Amino acid sequence: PFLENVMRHEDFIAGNYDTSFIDTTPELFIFPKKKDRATKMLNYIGTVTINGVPGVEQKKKPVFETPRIPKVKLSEKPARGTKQILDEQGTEGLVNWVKEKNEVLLTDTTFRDAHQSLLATRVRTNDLMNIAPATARLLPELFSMEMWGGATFDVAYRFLKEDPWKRLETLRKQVPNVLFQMLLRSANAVGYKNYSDNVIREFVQQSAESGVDVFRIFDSLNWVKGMEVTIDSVRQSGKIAEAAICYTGDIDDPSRAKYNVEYYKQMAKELEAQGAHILGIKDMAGLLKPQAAYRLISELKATIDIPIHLHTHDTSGNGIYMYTKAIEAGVDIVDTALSSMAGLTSQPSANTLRYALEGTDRAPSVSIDSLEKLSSYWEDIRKYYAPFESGMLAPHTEIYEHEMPGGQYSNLQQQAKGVGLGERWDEVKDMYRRVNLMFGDIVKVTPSSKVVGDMALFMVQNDLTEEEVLLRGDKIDFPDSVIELFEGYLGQPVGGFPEALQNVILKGKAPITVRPGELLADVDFEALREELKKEIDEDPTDHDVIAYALYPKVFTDYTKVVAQFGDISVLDTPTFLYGMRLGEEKEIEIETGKTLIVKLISIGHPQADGTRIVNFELNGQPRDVVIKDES
Ligand code: 3PY
Ligand code: ZN
Repeated sequence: PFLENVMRHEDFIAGNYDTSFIDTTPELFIFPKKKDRATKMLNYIGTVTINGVPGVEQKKKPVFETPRIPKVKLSEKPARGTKQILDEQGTEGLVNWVKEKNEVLLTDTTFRDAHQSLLATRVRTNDLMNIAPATARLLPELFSMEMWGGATFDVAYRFLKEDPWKRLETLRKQVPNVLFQMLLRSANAVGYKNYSDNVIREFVQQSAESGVDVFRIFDSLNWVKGMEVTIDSVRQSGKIAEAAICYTGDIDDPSRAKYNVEYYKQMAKELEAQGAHILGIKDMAGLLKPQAAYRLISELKATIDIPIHLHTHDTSGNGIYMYTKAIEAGVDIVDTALSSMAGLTSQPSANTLRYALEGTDRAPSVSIDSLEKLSSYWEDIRKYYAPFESGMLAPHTEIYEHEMPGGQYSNLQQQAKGVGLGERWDEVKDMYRRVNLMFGDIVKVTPSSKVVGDMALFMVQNDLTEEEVLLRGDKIDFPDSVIELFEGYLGQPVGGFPEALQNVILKGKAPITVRPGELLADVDFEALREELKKEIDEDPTDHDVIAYALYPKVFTDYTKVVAQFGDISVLDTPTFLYGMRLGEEKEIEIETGKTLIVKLISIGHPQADGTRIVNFELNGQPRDVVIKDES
């Protein structure tokens, strides 16, 4: 570009220039950023082939079968679904449609919670994109597809090095007929702390514009006050506010009277009064037992008018039995995952539930043949992500004791290993239970569950008991997350904080009791845009700015990786996670119609400076890249 600019200038060609040429025609010396996407891509493949990616220590790339993508007629539009009902009849129309349905409706969680709970949220857009057109055509009867929110936002930037907004917009184009649903941690958005009210409003607005139709909103302490702004933002956006109650304890256990049926009925009434279109029941750890589900749903149906949507995790193995009882009691919608991505810490299997309800008047109308075909695809895809499996092989009924959310189990296990407590995992789980009681029996779900986990690790690591914490607390440096919880920065728990423990943890500091959002100043998005522009040296999009507001460092780290390697989201997952085998050849479509043909020829021995020369063939031409060996 430099040569093209300068050397084509007529004065330059004619020799009519002197040293002022650069000053009088500076524009000729500004050349576009070097944008050799092929070299960047080879650098990525070389790097991952030699060094792996975090969490994938094995170096040898496994051989995978080609995933079984069900054959559908792509030339035919997918059948009309719930998305058309919402778009044409609005939120009220959709809610009425749900109420009039006799069959139980299904939300498919395969694109979000299932892989968040089984595979540490690592499923990439590429694998979702490849099955989205078939899903739209095979499951048009779904109530919704949960495909965004929760941990998917953070993990996309942090580990997958891809833009979660692009995922949402790409899938939206491919699935025009089924409602898209996201999990929103209310004032914590898709993060782990309370954000300013205007950040929440902006995030909801942009999510709605990019394709989210149903927002499942929960507060990690079941604090309704912490949900008001979020519910209102969603209503303003014209989308569906599914306000959720987090289910904890056991309504049939008199020793857990804090969370009895009356408590849940009261909260349901408050959420309905706040403007919820649907009531969500978020059984994030899978604690709701079958008989309790029957009772809870029956009582809630008699208490509120809006539809009820039930979510659970199948960790105990009781998920299907629990759902059938809830369905008998009249629950409107339940969350399931495709069979090969269901069970254990994930949702109960849609395929299994479909069979369980055969012959009943509430059997869902989804086709079993479709469920099986799509499940085959996921069976193949899941193998790519084997390094992220938790190792749980069978139902864990001990969940009823420790009450750890499905999405937290494998995470906390990794955290425990990270601090050298891998061998003491059983103790950590038991400490998690004890910390919950010490904290006053709180709701445990992101981010409050993370605080309980942090404290459990801290106590096991330091061999602390509850008594010692109270007695010697003034000399203990508690984890930051624990201090913030007790300061009131995640909101207020049911029944308040245990006072003696709060005093010990805060060491004289006064806690807040108002909504944290009332104390947080609005974010100045224009100033933030300028700051980010300086940081990344290009004009940020609105999505970039909101992502930066939520996760400043994660976002700028992501932009650095993109600057170094380009858009690596276009790679197939085996290559993204494991690199290439010697002699392997890949076609990589870096944009529509532009394909690189890459073959890995050889990997050199480490040189004195620790680098290796990796030799590729790129579109038939030899090409070397130099990679630092980190081993
Ligand atoms: C999340 O907040 O990501 C959850 O899935 C909580 O259950
Ligand atoms: Zn969940």
